[in-house]
Parts: sequence; structure tokens; C-alpha cells
Amino acid sequence: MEIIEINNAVASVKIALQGAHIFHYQRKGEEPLLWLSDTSDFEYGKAIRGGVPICWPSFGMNNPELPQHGFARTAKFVHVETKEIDESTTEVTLKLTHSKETLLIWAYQFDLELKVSISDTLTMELKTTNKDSRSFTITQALHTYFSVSDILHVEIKGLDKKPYLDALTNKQCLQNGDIVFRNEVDRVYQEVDSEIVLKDKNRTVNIKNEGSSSAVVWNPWIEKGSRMSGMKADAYKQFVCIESANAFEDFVVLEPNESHTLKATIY
Ligand code: TA6
Repeated sequence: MEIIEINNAVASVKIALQGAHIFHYQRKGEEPLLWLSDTSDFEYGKAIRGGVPICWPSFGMNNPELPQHGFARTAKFVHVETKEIDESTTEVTLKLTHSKETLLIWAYQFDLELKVSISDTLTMELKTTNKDSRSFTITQALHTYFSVSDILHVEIKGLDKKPYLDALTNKQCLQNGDIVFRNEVDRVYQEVDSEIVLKDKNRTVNIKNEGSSSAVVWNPWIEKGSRMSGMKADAYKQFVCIESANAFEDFVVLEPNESHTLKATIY
């Protein structure tokens, strides 16, 4: 599998051309910030388990005609450019454009570009451009797997009093206080308009989303964790997904030639 590896003065990153999939991000002197399953596939056509899978042009089963989380995560992107902004900041751009294969799955012409900025902050900008003569609707997510010391130590702040769709019960609920994990969690938060904070024993991570008002929080816990592909049964202890999204009601409609950018800044 073709991979882009960047090492600058403050951080390192690894990105697979398949899915423009960032599967490693580490600041110098720190543990990796992204979790990668040590039993993940690295095979074309199979999604990498961990890092930042790109769910596009549909999140989850928002579009039943498409595979779970769409097709971008197993599609091969092209490397557009790598720019050294300064010794501590590098920008990498990758692109996916419609093809015979994608038009068979999803009958629209598009450009999908991921621009990644690597410094002591990781910034991801996912830009969709409608190259078709008709409008189209997407849902999407930067499905980030954060590495944690132990899921029992994790608190997520910034979503208090936010409504969410509980994907386990399909019920609409309201968040009360911080999120802690004592069982499976699979929620799509809505009206998200402020930063989300991941507090772990030795690290605090801030996530700022733009072009988005929804965020997904997920941990499969024991039972589902033991059935997940590409991860060991106890892997659920080592990660939490906090996903920068346009999911469910937060869908995006693009007219011909229109663009939308989903941006996540992680620091
Ligand atoms: O984002 C949460 C979620 O939709 C969960 O329901 C779970 O299925 C997870 O994504 C992983 O999905 P995957 O298709 O990568 O196995």
C-alpha cells in the first residue's frame, strides 16, 4: 500500500493513499495521538482500522444504497502536493475525483480533496466540490480514533446539554454533563457549536470543528468490540472515536460547482 510519511521538526504523520487515510500522527516527545489497531488490514479494498477513516459521501447507513460509511475510505486518492510551510509545518494535499468505478456506485461527478496540515496541531480540511450538472446531498465524517491510556480514564467535555441520536436505541436524548464510558456508546451529537475536549490521564486534546454542527462519539465496548473486524477483542480499552461530522440532519446539499469544507483542528 502506498504511504506518505512526513517528519518535520515537531511532528510525524503517515497517510495511506487509500482513503487519504491518516493512520499515524505523533508530536515529538509524546505518544501517538491517533490509535491504530495492531491487527489492522493494510490491503487495497479493506478499510484501515484506526487513524482517521474518511466516511464519504455518506456517514453510517445514511444512504442505504451505499456501503457503510460510503466508498471514499477504500478508494485510491492521488497525491497532489506536499508543501513545507516552515520547518515545523508541512501541508499535504490528496484528491479523489469521480471515475467509472465511483459513478457505478454513486452517479455524481465530484472532486474530493483532503488538505492536512502537520505541526503541533493536526488540521484536516475535507473539501467536496460538485462537478455534476445536478445537485447532490452528502453526509460525512472524519472518523478519528484517539489513542487513550484506558477508556475508563476518559472524560469528554463540551457536549453538555447537547441533543444526540443514540444509535443503539435510535432514540433522541439530551447529554447531561461530561461523557464517561462504562458501556458501549454510539451517539450522534447535534447543534455542536463549541470545542470538544478529550481528557485522559496524561493528556488533554482539543477538537475544533468547522463547517459542521454534528459530532459522533463511539466506543464499541466489550461485546461489539469482540465482533469488530480488524481489531483485537480488548482493543476497545485503548481508543475513543470523536468524529467531526455532517451526519443525519446536518447533511450538506451542493448545487453544481458549489463546494463545502469540513474542517477539524486537533491540538
Ligand atoms: O461512527 C460510529 C460507527 O458508525 C459505529 O456504529 C461503528 O459501526 C463504527 O462506526 C465503525 O464502523 P466500521 O464500518 O468502520 O466498522
